[in-house]
Amino acid sequence: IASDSGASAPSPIALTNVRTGLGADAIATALIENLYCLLGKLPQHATRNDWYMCLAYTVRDRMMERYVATLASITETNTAAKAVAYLSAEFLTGPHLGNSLVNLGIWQAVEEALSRVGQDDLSSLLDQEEEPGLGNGGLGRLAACYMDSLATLNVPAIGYGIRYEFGIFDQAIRDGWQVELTDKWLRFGNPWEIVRSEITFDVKLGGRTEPYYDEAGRYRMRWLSEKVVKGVAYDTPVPGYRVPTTNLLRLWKAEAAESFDFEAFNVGDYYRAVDEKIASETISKVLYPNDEPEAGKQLRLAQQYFFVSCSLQDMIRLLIMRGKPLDEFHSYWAAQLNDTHPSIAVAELMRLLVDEHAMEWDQAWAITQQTCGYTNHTLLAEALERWPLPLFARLLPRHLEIIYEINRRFLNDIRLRYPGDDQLLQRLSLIDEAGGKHMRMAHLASVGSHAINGVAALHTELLKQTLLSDFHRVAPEKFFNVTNGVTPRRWIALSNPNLSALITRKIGDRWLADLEHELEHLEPLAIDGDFQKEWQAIKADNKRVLAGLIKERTGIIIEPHSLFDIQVKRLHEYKRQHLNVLYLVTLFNKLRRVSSAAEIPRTVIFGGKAAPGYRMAKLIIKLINSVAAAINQDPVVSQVLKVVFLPDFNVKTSHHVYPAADLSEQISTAGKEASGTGNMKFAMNGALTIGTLDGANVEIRDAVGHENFFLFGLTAAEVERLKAEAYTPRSIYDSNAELREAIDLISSGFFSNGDRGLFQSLVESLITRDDYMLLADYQAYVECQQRVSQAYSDQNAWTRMSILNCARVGRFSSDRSIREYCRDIWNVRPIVPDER
Ligand code: CR1
Repeated sequence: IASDSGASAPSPIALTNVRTGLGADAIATALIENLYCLLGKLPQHATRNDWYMCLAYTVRDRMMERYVATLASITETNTAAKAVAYLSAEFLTGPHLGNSLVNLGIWQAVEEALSRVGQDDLSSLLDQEEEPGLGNGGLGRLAACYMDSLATLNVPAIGYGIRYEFGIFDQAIRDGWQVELTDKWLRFGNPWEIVRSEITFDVKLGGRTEPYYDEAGRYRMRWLSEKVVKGVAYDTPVPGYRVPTTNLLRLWKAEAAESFDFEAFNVGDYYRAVDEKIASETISKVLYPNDEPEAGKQLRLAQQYFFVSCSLQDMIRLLIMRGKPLDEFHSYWAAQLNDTHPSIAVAELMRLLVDEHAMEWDQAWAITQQTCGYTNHTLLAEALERWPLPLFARLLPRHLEIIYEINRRFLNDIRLRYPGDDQLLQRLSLIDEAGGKHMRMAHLASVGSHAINGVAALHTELLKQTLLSDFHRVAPEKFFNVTNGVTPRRWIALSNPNLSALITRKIGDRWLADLEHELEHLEPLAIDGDFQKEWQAIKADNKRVLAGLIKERTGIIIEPHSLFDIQVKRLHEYKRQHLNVLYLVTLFNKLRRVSSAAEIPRTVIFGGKAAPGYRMAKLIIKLINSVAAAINQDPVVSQVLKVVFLPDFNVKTSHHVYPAADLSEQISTAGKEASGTGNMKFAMNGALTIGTLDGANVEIRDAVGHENFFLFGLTAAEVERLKAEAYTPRSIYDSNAELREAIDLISSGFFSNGDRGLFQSLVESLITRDDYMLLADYQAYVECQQRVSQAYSDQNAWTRMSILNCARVGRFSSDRSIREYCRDIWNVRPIVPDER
């Protein structure tokens, strides 16, 4: 077998076959064949995109036998493996090509094959791929990391979601403001997906319900819907890292049902019939661009129900294909609800079992609870999904009845266990009776699941103490913590190939499949002078690459030897990009006054999108750009300080960002960032963190050693205490001269061409409310940044810390997270290849 993958898959097709072989010969032949047969081109006429497309098809071909074999393990009668269904409204996969080359172990073979067909530049082909931006940020990217780990750990899994025609918007910056552009990622086709035109399900919407008696004389309910849309499956293979497993991502596209409005059609109202079709397709048209979603949008509920219904129907179909009875559903499927977005699954599974498959309620309920697990990703009150009852009733009348019945039984049980505690009943109820009535989706998910988990230790504790404290009281055994993780395949091997090669040279190549136990072997090298030099050289190279990209995208020229201080993540007040800005303005003031000779040169880089309707977040982007312009134009200050806003931060761009960082900014208000995952990607690539005790920062700091982490700020408990004591930011403003000077400079119009009004709402909110406690943490942050500069002036000491950060974050591999989910929540085991 011409392969350096070390993996073998049983196959009826010889691996040397042109369609599947992993060696350079087979790949080169396949490139030319695919170029001709699939794209209708000869090499001399092929564009860069043609080469990208035929390479993508060629690589996809090479996954097919593993994919088919893995799928068989979920569909064949004689196999008994339980599989995971990861239900998520978002999968932010990032580009597929590079990752596939890494996971299949064919990077070199492909480079060689390309050069044989006269294409020497793999990187330009990688660049050609338009990334599927089917997610907002943390939650969607986490889902993609988990899919990579599931496959790598040989756990059969399907990621179920929505094939949005338009993903997260592309961000442009005009005059310092964010401008949103449509993400037309499917414009040139998508070579990674396989459309399964025969795997379709009808999804009902609207209408009413009606009781009836079935043949057995049983009283039942049926749903007479107002309309039906059809979900069509689009599959994308997800190859594990050098293992026989290739799982799949199955995304649903909405289409008009076959039988749509024939009446209108027949009476000649052709346009009305077509309107219907357009309305149906709207469901999978566009991703909601809110990181922490706000409820109330009918289309969003329709999207959620649409993909959940298709997915559950598909899971039932697959179970039946395996010849298993429906009452064993939970023995063959573990369904994970990625936040509350898919939580309607609880009611839909009940509906399918009880209404469609005539199962008794109690049995259906036991199956539903044993199947579902719920992951909470945020404590922010404004992010909790609540649906106005009238909207819910209009769209999902049958589900409303089912949820009432779930609630009735649940509250009855609570009433018996906690007699007389009406307050408790009200707080636990699935329906919020206060004001206009609302459906509480986090409650539905909690009641319908056997396991509830937070995404970092602190977050899980806070979840138990605050948001879900009543659920914790009545069912403590349901609660688990699974700290997030990220895949080292994409976030080290693919994004930082030189570092990856260095690590492999020193500790062998097992680390990429077992980060948790292998990466620590780097530790002794932290004080090895030669190793430090190699480490520094790689970081310097990565910084030059990022500097090139920044110059190309923004025109700003930055100094690669300066300290690269980076904050990339969604724009949100709780993430406090504007705390960073306050520090920059403070530094600017200082550098204008005193000689900058002793200052450690820094380049501060921001990136991230703001939800289009989130005015304050967009104003913060404008502020960053305005402050950047002033600093970068100042002849003195710009000698030692540059500020960059890198537009359109996405997975593809981020590959160049994490490896180039010296300092990672993780400065959210303690208690607000559930976990963070960028913090892990930075540390894995040798950045030191400046951060608060928030989310996974806490665990990262414990892992890398407190002396290798720049900690500042209030703790979550202190934040709460201060809030309770009537926090007055204005007194901090009044008493801190440097802070006042910075804020006043922003108010003065200095950064806004004399316009004193532009940033007024931002300044006002800080001085009067400061919900996210920037002023309370300001002084500690500024002082901590001084400690960072001091530390950076000793390059050897810094490098030692950088190496230790990398060496000690092995437990933040998503492989560890997935092992924990398998053990604590899903009760699934890997399938060993021979079982297939
Ligand atoms: C959280 O804000 C976390 C990711 C993944 C985000 C972030 O701290 O790392 O989830 N939450 O768990 C989110 O997107 C809808 O909520």
